[in-house]
Amino acid sequence: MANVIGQRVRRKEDPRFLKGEGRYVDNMPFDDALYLTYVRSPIAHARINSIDVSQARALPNTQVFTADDVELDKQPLPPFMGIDERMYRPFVAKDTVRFAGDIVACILTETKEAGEDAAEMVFVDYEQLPAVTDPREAVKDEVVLFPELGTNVAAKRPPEQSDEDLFGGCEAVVEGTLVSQRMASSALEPRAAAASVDGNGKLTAWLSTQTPHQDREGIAANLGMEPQNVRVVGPDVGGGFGAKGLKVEDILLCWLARKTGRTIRWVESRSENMVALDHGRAMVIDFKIGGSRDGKVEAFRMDILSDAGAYPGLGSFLPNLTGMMASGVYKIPKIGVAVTTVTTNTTTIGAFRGAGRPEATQAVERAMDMWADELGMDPAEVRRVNFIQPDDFPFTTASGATYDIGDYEGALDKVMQSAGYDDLRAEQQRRRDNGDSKQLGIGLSVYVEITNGLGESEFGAVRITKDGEAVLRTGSFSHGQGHETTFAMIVAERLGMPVEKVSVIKGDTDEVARGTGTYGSKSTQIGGAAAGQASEELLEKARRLVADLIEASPDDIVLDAQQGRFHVAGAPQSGLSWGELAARLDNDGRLQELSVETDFKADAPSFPFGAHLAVVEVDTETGAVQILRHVAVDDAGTVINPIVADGQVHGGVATGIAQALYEEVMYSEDGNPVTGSFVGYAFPSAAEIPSIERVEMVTPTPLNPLGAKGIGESGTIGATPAVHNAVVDALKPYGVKNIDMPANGERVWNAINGSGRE
Ligand code: MCN
Repeated sequence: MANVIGQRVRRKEDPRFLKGEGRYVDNMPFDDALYLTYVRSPIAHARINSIDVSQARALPNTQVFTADDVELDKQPLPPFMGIDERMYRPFVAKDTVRFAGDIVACILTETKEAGEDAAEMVFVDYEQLPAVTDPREAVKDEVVLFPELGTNVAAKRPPEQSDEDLFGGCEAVVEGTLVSQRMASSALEPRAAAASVDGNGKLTAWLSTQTPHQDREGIAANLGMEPQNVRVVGPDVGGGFGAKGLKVEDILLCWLARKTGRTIRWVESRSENMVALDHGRAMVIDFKIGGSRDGKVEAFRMDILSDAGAYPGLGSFLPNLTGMMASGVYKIPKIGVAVTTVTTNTTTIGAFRGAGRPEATQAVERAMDMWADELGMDPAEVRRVNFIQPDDFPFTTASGATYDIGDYEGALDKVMQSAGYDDLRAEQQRRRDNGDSKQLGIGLSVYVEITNGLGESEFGAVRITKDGEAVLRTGSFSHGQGHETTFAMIVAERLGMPVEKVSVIKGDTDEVARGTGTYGSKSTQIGGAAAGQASEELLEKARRLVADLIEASPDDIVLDAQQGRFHVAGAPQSGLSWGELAARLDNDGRLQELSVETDFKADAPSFPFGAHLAVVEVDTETGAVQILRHVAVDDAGTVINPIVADGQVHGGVATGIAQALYEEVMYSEDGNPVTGSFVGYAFPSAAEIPSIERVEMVTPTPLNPLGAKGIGESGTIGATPAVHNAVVDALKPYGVKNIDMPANGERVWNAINGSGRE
């Protein structure tokens, strides 16, 4: 079929999900599997004096493994993170636990319930140690998690320029702090894993993951196996939001499957997920912005203090992305970034939707509003004075990113026009003048983010079946994003087939030769591009084969993309459809000739951008904040499927709003999780999220033939600062200059009442 790209094609996978026919790890039928239960420390920081598992072991059909029994050492990290290996996480804690959730024992039982009962019979003699949960405390090194290192600092990047170098000539300078609070990824499906070993010693692991091929490598490396002896299958996955991927729980499970020769399965409860799966964000950013009084910003500085949690992992790398994106959408001549990453007695920090980039946007967009306030300018005007202009691209910022293409002022214009900015400001003024108890806040954010940040390549293979249908194998992985539809659309358009005739295989390392999986909103621009490239190469092959079969010159063969039929140009009567071509080749035992494998490599990352405008109403008597409108321009270049893109933005904006107003993972002073379930964690429901107004903007990237950039995280990145700025804006008459996120009712009420006016 021609012109499929850009059509609002309904998601092919949805009927399966809606009818409860999704196949998740937890509903896979494994006969005779043992259930794995992890016994976790309830204490944030303690020495383990002893573990008594004798009563648990005495239970029928119960096996118990402690650190002494598990023949795995520590999980090494990629060397680029530069973490001292003494900080690596042990699979099972032996002498010390460093967060409430650290694994102290693994239990195998015939039923899940028996595992939970046995866990109660594991007696650990903990000698409690002082805990530190706030990175601002941890950096003082008064309570140290790894005494042999003498410091909690896991990574440090000192400032490159002095304050004098940066702000020396500035007429005005404003300082502030942005706390990007700790968030839980909260996918609908918590983690789940199963593994078994066949008669030849080959291990198969079924994982609720985002990265099956990378997981295969990780399992093989940790278990000392050859990757070809490991198969990872990622079945349907109910969301990951950046946090899912190979973790200690999965590796332990695989080790236990090999050790016992039995199929082992594990599924996390929500409360286990809340304490055991990596959290995201957790940065404190002190910023300074300076320039001339006409609004022009000349220098910007960010001192990032990032919380790595108990065992530094990917979270220690993410501040580098934050630093790289410090310039935002602005042409700032001088930028300074310093990073300090510290360990705390909390759950490890990893990726969460946006992973390092939202924090940069949150800081620079808050800084821009404070800068506008200092100069008495409108927040939109001050942004206009500083935008990188459309003819500046490709543009390299002072913080070291090279943006491919953009029109930031265009995005701001669109969002302001669509929202009716002037009318909103007039209404705001009216309420202020009247001393209305419900004040209006208008918040802007203009953002740029980075997708396919590591500039990776991706695998794609297309083959034609004997019925003339197409099968795409992709190294990308879809854990909710809808690749079964969008990738099929890319293939269908090129091959002139209906979308229903293209099926997509992903996530099984025995079925798909290689792959990198999905994170950093990179799938469409590399995995989708690989699918397109493979389809085009296949089309060329098909044209030559048709030419051969109907005795014509390959140069004369054209594809009628509406009909899915090849014929000689100008002579449609003689030709072959995909079905006829496939049947002819199949008859001759040559069907495999209708297949192509390829890899697509982008030259560089792409930089989606956009502008968001939030309108909030703050009840000044109660502090309650309600979002009245959220208008979003998110430019992802060429959009493959607008329904899917809308869904991505809606979900993304909801996550962004959640950070601005509701969610925060919290610990008591001694490190007890106080938001260990959805009872305490303020995960918003649909009732709190407004109807999101999307405004179209399309600036294709030159970096791939599709012209597509990522959209999976854009909504999150754009939304948070718009909503955050809106709440502060509403409180301007009360002299409030800042309010930390989540700007919930309690914080707003305190801010209003602390200002001395009611
Ligand atoms: N798309 C499109 N046109 C574009 C770009 C994307 O139609 N120009 C479509 C894609 O084909 C795909 C979806 O939008 O179906 C998202 O594509 P893309 O931006 O390429 O991102 P990825 O597929 O790589 O998804 C990853 C991204 C990330 S990093 C997180 S976190 C995230 C997200 O997507 N987690 C999600 N969206 C999620 N959506 C769901 N339902 N669940 C998650 O866990």
